[in-house]
Amino acid sequence: MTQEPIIPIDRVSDLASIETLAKAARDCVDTCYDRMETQKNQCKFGKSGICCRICHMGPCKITKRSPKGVCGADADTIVARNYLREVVGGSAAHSDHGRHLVLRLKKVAQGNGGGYEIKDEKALRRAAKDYKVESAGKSKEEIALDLANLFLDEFMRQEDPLVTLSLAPLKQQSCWRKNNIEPFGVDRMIVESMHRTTMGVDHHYENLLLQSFRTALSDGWGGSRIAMIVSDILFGTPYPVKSDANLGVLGENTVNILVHGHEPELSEMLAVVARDPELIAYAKDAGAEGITLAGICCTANEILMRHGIPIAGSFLQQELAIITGAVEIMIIDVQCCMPSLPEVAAAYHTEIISTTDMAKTSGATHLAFDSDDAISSAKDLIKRAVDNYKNRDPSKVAIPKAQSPVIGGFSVDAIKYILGGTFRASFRPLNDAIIAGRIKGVVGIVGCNNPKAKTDAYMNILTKELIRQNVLVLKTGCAAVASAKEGMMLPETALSDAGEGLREVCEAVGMPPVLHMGSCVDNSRILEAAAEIVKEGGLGDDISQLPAVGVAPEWMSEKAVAIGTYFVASGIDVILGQPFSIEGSENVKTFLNEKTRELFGASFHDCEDPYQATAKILEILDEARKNLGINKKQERKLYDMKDRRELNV
Ligand code: NFS
Ligand code: SF4
Repeated sequence: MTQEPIIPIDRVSDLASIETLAKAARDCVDTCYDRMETQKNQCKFGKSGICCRICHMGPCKITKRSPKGVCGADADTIVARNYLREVVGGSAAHSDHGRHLVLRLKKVAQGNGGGYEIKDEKALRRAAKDYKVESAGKSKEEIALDLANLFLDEFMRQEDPLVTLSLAPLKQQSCWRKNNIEPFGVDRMIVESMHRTTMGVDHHYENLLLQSFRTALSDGWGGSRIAMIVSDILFGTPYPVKSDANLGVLGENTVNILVHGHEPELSEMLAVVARDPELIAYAKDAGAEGITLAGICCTANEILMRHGIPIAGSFLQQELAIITGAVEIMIIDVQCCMPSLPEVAAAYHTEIISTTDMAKTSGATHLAFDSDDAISSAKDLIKRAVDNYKNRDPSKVAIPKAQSPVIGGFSVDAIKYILGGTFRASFRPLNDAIIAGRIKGVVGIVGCNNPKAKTDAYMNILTKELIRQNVLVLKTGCAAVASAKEGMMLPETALSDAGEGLREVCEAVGMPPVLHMGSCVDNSRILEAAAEIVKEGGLGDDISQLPAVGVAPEWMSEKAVAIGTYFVASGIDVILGQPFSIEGSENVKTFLNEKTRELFGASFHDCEDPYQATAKILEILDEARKNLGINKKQERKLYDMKDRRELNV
C-alpha cells in the first residue's frame, strides 16, 4: 500500500465491491481507488482545460499573469481546442469499433465470414429499407454486400453529408444543415478535426465548438449507429432476456472466464463456444463443475443483451474481479481495459490475454484473435482457461455472494413489441402515456464510473428518484450495470419503487421501469427511440421538443464527451455529474451551457449531486410538457388536494 488504507464503504456502493475492495487491502493489491489517492492533487490547469501541449513552443498554461500561450492563443482557443480533441478521441473509438463490424459483414456477405453469419435477416432487410438499398429479388448476402459497401462509404464520404443522418427527424436534419454541422464521412471528420486543432489553424472558439458538434454527430448518427445496426444483423437484435449481475456470478467450482472490452466479435464467439459439450467435458476432466463465462464493461452488456450471459461487473470492477482470486483468464480487446490488469493478476493465478494487435498491454499474454477462424480461436482461449484452473489457489479465493437478477435486451424493436404486441408493435402506448401524464418523460442515464466519486451512488439515487417521479429511465454502458447490480432492472421494481403512473404502464405490459438498452455504442438506440417517438406523433416534430433528458453522472471517458455532445446536437439536454474540462473559459462555458439552446434547443448542465440533478431534470421535462401543451393533464394526475385546489381544473 502506498498511502493510508481506503475505506471501502466510502468508495463503492454494492456489497460485492465493498467486500472485494477490503480483500484487496488484505492481499496488498493496489486498485484504481488507491491510485486515485496518490493522484489526489490533480493538475488544475488540465482540469480547467487551459493547458496546451499542441506545439513545442509550449507546453503553455493560462494564468492571470500569462493570459496567452507563446503563439498568442488565449483560454478560449485552448479550451475549445482541447474539447474538440476529446470529442475526436471518443468518436474515433466508437466509430472504429463500427468499422471493424462493417468489414466483418462484408466478409460474411462475400462468403468468407469465418464462422460468422447473418443471424437476423429481418434486421438486415429493415436496414436495407432505411438506407434505400434495393432488396427485391436479392439474396441476403447480396443485400448485405450492398449495405456493407454503403456503410464503408459512410466512413470515407468526402464531400456529402452522412446518409445515416436521414434516419433523424426531418426538422433535426434541417437544424444541422442550418448550423452547418452536417458531418461528412466519419474518417474525414476525425482527420479534419485533428487538422483544425493543430498549431496555427482554427482559433475561434465558436468555430471549434461547432466542429465538435459536427464530429460528435458523425459518431451518434454515424459510427455508433452503424455499429449497432451491423451488430444486430450479425448477432441478432436483442430481445428481453434474464440473467444476473455482479461479482457473485463467478463460480466457486467452475472455470471462470471473463471477457472485457468492447467489440462484440470475440465475445459473441466465446458465448457460443462456452456451451460446447466437448469443452464442458474438458473442464470437468480438469476437476471443475463446468465453465462460467461472464463479462466486464460494455462487452458484458453486448453478450447480456443477446445471450443472457451474466455481467461480472462494470468498469471499476475489472480489478476487483481478479482480486476474487477465482478468475482463470481475463480476455481483453479494446477500450476501458486498465493497463494495471497484469499487475493485479500477478498476485493471483489469473492470466490476462490481449487479443487484438491494435491493443497490447505490458505483462499480458498476447494471443491475436483470428476472426477469420473465430471458432477455433475462441475454443483455444477456453481451453487455456481450463488448463489454468489447476493453478487456482483456494486460500486466495473469496467470491462475494452479492448478485442481482436483471432483464436486459431492450432494443427499440423489443420495446415496441412489448408495448404493442406482434400486430401492433409501436411506440403509440408510450406516447399516449406521456401525453396523458402517466409518464412524465424519458431520461437516458449513461456512461462510466469514476473513482473520484463513490461508485454507483449518484446513478442509483438518481434512478430511484426519477422512477418515483414517473420518469421512464433508459440505460446503457456502466450506468446500466449499476442498475442491474442494484436489482432495478426487473418488472417488480415498478411495483416497489415507481410512481403511480409509471407503475400502471409498466405493470400493464410487464416491463421494468429502468430499461437496459445495451453498451455505449447503443446510445444510438436511445436516439433511435427518440426519433421513433417523434415519428409516432403527438409530441412535437423534432427531438428537442420531447420531454427527454440525458445524464452522465460518473463519466470519465472521452467517449462520454462525444456522447454528451451528440445528444445536445440532437436536441437532448445533458446533465453532467462533473463538469467538462472547460472551466478555464467563460466563453466556452456560456456557449455549451447556454448558446447551444438557441442552436439545437438543448444544452449542458452541471449538477454535482443527484438531488440537484433530479430537480433540474423535472424542470426541463415540465418545461417541455408546457411547450407541448400537455402539462395540465399531467398535473391532474396528482392526487394531492392542495395541488388540485391550486390547479383550478
Ligand atoms: Ni462507455 Fe463502455 Fe463503461 Fe464508460 Fe467504458 S465500458 S463504452 S466508456 S467506462 S460506460
Ligand atoms: Fe503554447 Fe500555442 Fe504551442 Fe499551444 S499551440 S503549446 S498555446 S505555443
